[in-house]
Amino acid sequence: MPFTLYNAPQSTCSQRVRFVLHAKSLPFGEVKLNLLEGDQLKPDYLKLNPNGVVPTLDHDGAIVTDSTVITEYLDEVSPETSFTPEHPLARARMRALMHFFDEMPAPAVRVPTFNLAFLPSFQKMSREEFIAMAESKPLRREFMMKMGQTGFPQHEMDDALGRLRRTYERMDREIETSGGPWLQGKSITLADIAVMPALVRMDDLGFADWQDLPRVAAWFEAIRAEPAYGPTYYHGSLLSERFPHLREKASRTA
Ligand SMILES: N[C@@H](CCC(=O)N[C@@H](CS)C(=O)NCC(=O)O)C(=O)O
Repeated sequence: MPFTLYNAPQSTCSQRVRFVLHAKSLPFGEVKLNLLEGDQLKPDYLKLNPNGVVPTLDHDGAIVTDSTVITEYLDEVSPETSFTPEHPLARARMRALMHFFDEMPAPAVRVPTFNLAFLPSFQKMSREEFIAMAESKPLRREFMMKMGQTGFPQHEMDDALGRLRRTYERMDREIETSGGPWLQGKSITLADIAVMPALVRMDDLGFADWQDLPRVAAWFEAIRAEPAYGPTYYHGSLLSERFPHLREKASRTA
């Protein structure tokens, strides 16, 4: 098996890559990291991914990091089932959308995720343990310190939800312009796969704020109906399946 994916079940970035591997029917081995236990910060893993985050792809011993980069890499080395448009302009637009998704929803989704799902674990730590854990993160030190052990304040939650709402509106315009059902028209591309985990996460947390955008609602149903979706989101991949207190929230807001 030439591919090994270092990843975590509930990690949104990992879910992008798992979806592409399954959609391409590429067999892969998995190393599952426990992010709350700090597996991503152990010296052996940092040698593979100095950012101390998942996912990391090992392709026959060659290491590729960063989820959007990995999905493009997989599309290049295994082009039989392609998620990249042929025309250079369409490719450029796909990449621009992927940059937008990395800039807007990907960071925004972390605020409700950390406040609602992970904060209780951080609150069990002493102040010293929390600071040591935050300082050990190459990429997310400042983010963790900003959140602290009391969580992000309401205005940060509101800002994040606003950025997510603008993402759904942008998706709606893209689908309208392309004629849908996907962001760039008739074929699903890496851009659809890049934004998928953000919507799945928000739905899981009980904040599916796109019901008044029927094109986005149809897009969401379409991506969930893709054959690669089920194996990507195996049981335990949703936060509500791992943290029981979230199930109560999701049912309250449904
Ligand atoms: N830009 C990176 C971001 C990766 C990332 O933030 N991964 C998160 C999970 S989705 C992580 O590993 N977090 C571990 C931590 O914060 O310590 C990518 O897309 O691969």
